[in-house]
Formats: sequence, C-alpha cells, structure tokens
Amino acid sequence: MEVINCSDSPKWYLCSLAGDLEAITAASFCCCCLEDNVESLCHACDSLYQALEEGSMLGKRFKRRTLLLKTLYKLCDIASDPLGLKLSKIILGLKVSGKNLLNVCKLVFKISRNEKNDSLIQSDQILDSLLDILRSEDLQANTEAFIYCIGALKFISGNTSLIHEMLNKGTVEILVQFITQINEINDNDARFCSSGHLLVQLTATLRNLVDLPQSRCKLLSYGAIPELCLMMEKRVNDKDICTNVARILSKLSSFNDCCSALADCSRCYILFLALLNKHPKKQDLVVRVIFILGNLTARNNQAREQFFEVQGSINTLITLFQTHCDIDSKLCKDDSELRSLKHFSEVEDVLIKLVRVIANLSIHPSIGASLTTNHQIVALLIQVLEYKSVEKSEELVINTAATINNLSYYQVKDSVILEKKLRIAELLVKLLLSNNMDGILEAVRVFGNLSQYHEICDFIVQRKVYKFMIALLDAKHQDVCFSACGVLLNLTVDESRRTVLDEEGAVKKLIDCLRDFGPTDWQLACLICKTLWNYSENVTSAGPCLEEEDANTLLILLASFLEEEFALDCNFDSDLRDHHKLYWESEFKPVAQKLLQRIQN
Ligand SMILES: *[C@@H]1O[C@H](CO)[C@@H](O)[C@H](O)[C@H]1NC(C)=O
Ligand SMILES: *[C@@H]1O[C@H](CO)[C@@H](O)[C@H](O)[C@H]1NC(C)=O
Ligand SMILES: *[C@@H]1O[C@H](CO)[C@@H](O)[C@H](O)[C@H]1NC(C)=O
Ligand SMILES: *[C@@H]1O[C@H](CO)[C@@H](O)[C@H](O)[C@H]1NC(C)=O
Ligand SMILES: *[C@@H]1O[C@H](CO)[C@@H](O)[C@H](O)[C@H]1NC(C)=O
Ligand SMILES: *[C@@H]1O[C@H](CO)[C@@H](O)[C@H](O)[C@H]1NC(C)=O
Ligand SMILES: *[C@@H]1O[C@H](CO)[C@@H](O)[C@H](O)[C@H]1NC(C)=O
Ligand SMILES: *[C@@H]1O[C@H](CO)[C@@H](O)[C@H](O)[C@H]1NC(C)=O
Ligand SMILES: CC(=O)N[C@H]1CO[C@H](CO)[C@@H](O)[C@@H]1O
Repeated sequence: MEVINCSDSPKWYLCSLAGDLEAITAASFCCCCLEDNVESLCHACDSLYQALEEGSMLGKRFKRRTLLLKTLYKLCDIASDPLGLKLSKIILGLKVSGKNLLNVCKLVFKISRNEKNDSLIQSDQILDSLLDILRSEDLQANTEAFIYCIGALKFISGNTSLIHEMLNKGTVEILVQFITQINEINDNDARFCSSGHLLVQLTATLRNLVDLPQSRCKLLSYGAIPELCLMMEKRVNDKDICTNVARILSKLSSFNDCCSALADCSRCYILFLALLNKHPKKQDLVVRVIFILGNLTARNNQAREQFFEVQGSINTLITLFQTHCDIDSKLCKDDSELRSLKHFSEVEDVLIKLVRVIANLSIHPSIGASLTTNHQIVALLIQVLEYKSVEKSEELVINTAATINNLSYYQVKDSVILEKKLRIAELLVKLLLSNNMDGILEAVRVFGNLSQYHEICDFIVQRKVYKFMIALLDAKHQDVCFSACGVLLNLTVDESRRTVLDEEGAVKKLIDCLRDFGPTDWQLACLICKTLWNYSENVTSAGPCLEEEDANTLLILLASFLEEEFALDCNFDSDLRDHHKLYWESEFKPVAQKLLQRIQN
C-alpha cells in the first residue's frame, strides 16, 4: 500500500483508495485532486477507513502510518465539521497517543458542542471511538485528553436518541470506574488537581444519563452511590462538582432502592450538612441537597435520628430557613421590574423543601417533641404564614400549615406551638378565608387539634370560626368533614357553647354527613354521633334540642346503620373489612345505640 504525500502541495489532496483490499495492498492507488471539495474528501475518508478496517490495518499495524497521519492532520485544518469528524475517526482508529490524542479529542469536543452535529456523530459512530479511548488508554497519563473526550460525551448525552446508545455501549460502567479510580488517588498527589476538571465533565455526563431507568440499575449494581458521596466529600470546596453530584443524587433519591442505598452511607448526613454550611448561597446546590434530605427523612425514624444527631444539623436548617425567609420577604415587597422572577421562585423552592424536611423530621416522636419546643423553628413557620398567601404560594403555605399541625400533636411542657396558639389561630383564619380547599383542610385540621384548649374554643366562638366549620360540612369532602366535625365536637364539650349548633342548619348538615360518609367511615360516623349526643344531652329540658324532622331522619339512619349486614356490606378487601368491622363494633355501635335510645325516649 502506498500513500502519496500530497501535503506539500498548495492544494489539498487525499489519496483516495479504490478497489478491493488486494488492490490496496498492491498499492493500486488513485490519487485524486480534491480541490475544495469537502464532500469528495469525506467520501474518500469513508473509503479509507473501510479499507484500513478490512485490511486489519487500524491500530499501529499500518506501515506508512506516520505519513498517513501527517496528511490527515493537515486536512484537519480545513474548517469543516463533517470532514473533521471523519478524519478524527481515522486518526483515533490509528491509535494515536500523547499530544496527538489530545488534539483529536479537542477537535471532536469542538464539533460535538453543537447539537446540530448530532446526526454526524451518530452516522460516523464516533461514540465507539470515544469509548475505546476511555477503555484502552491510561487515565492518569492522558488526563487532559480525557477531559475533552468526556466533555464530548457530555454534549452527546444531551441528545435523547444518542444517550440510549451511550447507555447500551457501557458508558455508565466506564464512568463509575473512573470515579472509583480517582477516589483512590491520594489527596496530596499532584495529579489530583487536574482531575477536578475531568470530574466536572464526568459528573455532568452522568447527570444526563441518570434520567434513564436502566442507568439507575447500573449505578446501583456498580456501587456508584457511596463512590459519589466519597467524591463529594473529597471535593466539598468544588461548587461545580458538588452541584452536579447533588443533581445526580437528588434524582436518584426519588427512587426507593436508590434512596435506601444513599441512606446506607451513614456519613452522608454529615456530608450534606457540610455542603449546606459551605455553600449556603449556591441556590442550585442548596435546593438539591435539601430535596435529598427531605427524601431521606421521609423514609424512616432511623434516617431522622441520623440526621438529627449530626451536631448543628437543626441550626443549619434554621440558618438557611432564616436567610431564605429574609431574602424572600424582601423580594415579596419589591414590586419593581428588577425583581427577577426566576430568583424569586428559586428562593421559594428552597423554603418549600426546607419545610418538608422539618415536617418529615417531626414525625419522629422525640425529634418532633424537640422541634415543638424550638422557638426559632416555630417562629419561622409562623413567619411564613404571616407574609405568604396560599393564592401565590400554595405548596409552601399548605406544607407549613401541615407542619404546624404535626407539631401540635406534641403536648410537651414547653411547646411553642401551644404558647403561640392564638397567633396561629389568627393566621389560620386567613387560610380558611381562601378559596383553596387543601389550604382550608389543613387549617381545619390544626383547629381540630387546638380546639381542645378552651382559649381556642373561645376564639372560635368570638371570631365566628364555627360558622366556617358548619359551612364546610357541606363540602362533600370526607376529610374536611372529619376535621370540621372534630372541632364542633370539641366546642360542644362545654355546655355553654352548644348553641353554636343551633345556627346555620348545623344539625341537618351533620345528619347529611352521617348519611353520606357513615357507611364508608365509621370513625367519622362515630364523631358525628358523639357531637349529636353532646348536643342532645338535655333534650328533655329547656336546652337546645333536635327538631322533630331531624330526630326522625336520625332514627331511621341509625337504625339501619346499626344493622350488621347493612353496615358491613361494603366492597372492601378482607384486611380493610376486618378493620372496618372492628371499628363499627367497638366505636360506632355503642355511641350510636346510646344516641338512638335517647332519641327514642
Ligand atoms: C439527536 O440525534 C439525532 C441523530 O442521532 C438527530 O437526528 C436529532 O436531531 C438529534 N436531536 C436533537 C434534539 O438534537
Ligand atoms: C422524593 O421526593 C419526591 C418529591 O416529593 C417524591 O416524588 C419521591 O417519591 C420521593 N422519593 C422517596 C424515595 O421518598
Ligand atoms: C414528608 O413531607 C412531605 C411534604 O411535607 C409530605 O408530603 C410527606 O408525606 C412526608 N413524608 C412522610 C413519610 O410523612
Ligand atoms: C404528619 O404526620 C403524619 C403522621 O404522623 C404523617 O403521615 C404526615 O405525612 C405528616 N405530615 C407531613 C406534612 O409531614
Ligand atoms: C391531636 O393531637 C393529639 C395529640 O395531642 C393526637 O393524638 C390526635 O390524633 C390529634 N387529633 C387530630 C384530629 O389531629
Ligand atoms: C378535641 O379535644 C380532645 C381533647 O379534649 C383531643 O384529644 C382531640 O384531638 C381534639 N380534636 C378532635 C378533632 O377530637
Ligand atoms: C361531650 O363530648 C366529649 C368528647 O367526646 C366527651 O368527652 C363528653 O363526655 C361529652 N359530654 C357529655 C356531657 O356528653
Ligand atoms: C344538662 O343535663 C346535665 C345532666 O345530664 C345537667 O348536669 C346539666 O345541668 C343540664 N344542663 C342544662 C343547661 O340543663
Ligand atoms: C452539518 C451541520 O449541521 N454542521 C454544524 C455543526 O456545528 C457547527 C458549529 O460548530 C455548525 O456551524 C454546522 O452547521
């Protein structure tokens, strides 16, 4: 085979191969002058590659390799992406190394940067060449070339059809292997510093890959999650790497198996808190780390304990909560055009996710009790309800109310929720007045629990909150009905407040709820009966009493609900049916029977 060196000519030539393999080896070349004709050059490249491949002359086996490479490099100066890629393909096929490898990687990187070139990348199967480099070359000897090579992969991974190809060709495995390899380099090693750039590209590529379900399985089976944590631990100061990894982990943490794997890295809580303390102003990092923590703490009490036990963990949350509340409330007041909507929603996003962590932590009995006594946490939750509206910030306001509700369960000595209950009640009225059903439901729930305190009952009567509760019985919404009825029951505990049920057709509405929801929810049915029982207590005296029509309706309803066959004739599966039956027997039946007797008398 003969290659004619055309590179000294003023015009570009490529020796195009013609004929079959034998002809090539017999040096039957046709050298054509391809003056400015990129298309013909591309075609010649294709033929050349094919001939080299078929003749097993790729790699370093080709005798005139050096001369050929020299020609190819010259051609690289022609500013054409299609030609550049084809040349790269041949050059990479000839297994160059060192500076030559670096230059060709740079060229591919440059071309892959533009997504318009994706189809070229695909038709030339450049992916195989890139993955070959990563598989066969030494990472530490070629760090810079690898940076461009993986950088090209990053761009390619932005294309949804190419990313599947990447996955199928084993990219995830290779990348995880590199992470492991780099993690093993000693921190004081000089090679350590340039690996930072490489990791930025690498993690950005993985971030794209992680969207595919198959890559999640691979990441799990190659043990990538602990390696990613270790990598962040070693690079806490590198914002870019940490942000990329936080993105990867936040995506992974949405899936149960991956979230478990993350929870198994017991040091991850220390790591995440360190990141929050180190980069509190890096919004996109902060929001993702907090999202991960929300998912971790949603899982189980062990995760909540592990987080809580890290020194300063709650203070980190408080500081972030405080600074973001401050920024957010300033932005809220600022009506000018300068206020960037994007920034605004990012800040709110952090708040939403922070509140979720607090809510999930509060499920743990002793942590919840501790948070209930934390002045700063409760003050911040109250502050959110003060300056945000459910109309504009639905998720945040509802989650905040739900968190206050959960904290209100803890009746501990120094509960700040109890200390501030009137202020909270005041803010809940604002929520009740909104048109947002989920918001209203949360508010009613909190009232349900706080209504065991007489100050709150007085508030409910004075501020006519009970009228809302009665109106909500009409909402045809089982949960709302349950909570509203709970509030009314607690109001009727005190005889002097029973008259509230004389208003707004409350008794009729309670009976309607009993009819509508009773057979599917004996707990609610029981609550309604208790309320009516309290209300009708002095039915024979001059106190409030049931109207005849109501009494008759109730008689018929109770009589039928107390019939076992009717009551339990529901399409529940067996587990639920047992539960249902138990409740009917032990809770509903005694109260309903007593009520029925009283009315009959
Ligand atoms: C992705 O690559 C394919 C070719 O592999 C191309 O046809 C398509 O236009 C690319 N998509 C985008 C969004 O660039
Ligand atoms: C993580 O949080 C997201 C958003 O709330 C949720 O969709 C996902 O199910 C959660 N995943 C786990 C494992 O908790
Ligand atoms: C965690 O908090 C979110 C948001 O407040 C909530 O939707 C979710 O139910 C909580 N998880 C658990 C397990 O309670
Ligand atoms: C409140 O607590 C209950 C159970 O304790 C839990 O199911 C619910 O998800 C909690 N709510 C939030 C918002 O975390
Ligand atoms: C109210 O709080 C108590 C604990 O004080 C809890 O057991 C109960 O389930 C709560 N009730 C409602 C309706 O939220
Ligand atoms: C009503 O008050 C009791 C205590 O008197 C309390 O346990 C309960 O949670 C309160 N709320 C409801 C809805 O029953
Ligand atoms: C009223 O209801 C409460 C809560 O169910 C109950 O503890 C109380 O005994 C009732 N009062 C009367 C007089 O029936
Ligand atoms: C209601 O009846 C109870 C006894 O069941 C009695 O103690 C109470 O004084 C009566 N209240 C009124 C207003 O008649
Ligand atoms: C064929 C094709 O679309 N080529 C594009 C590749 O990207 C460059 C920019 O780097 C574009 O100018 C080309 O049009």
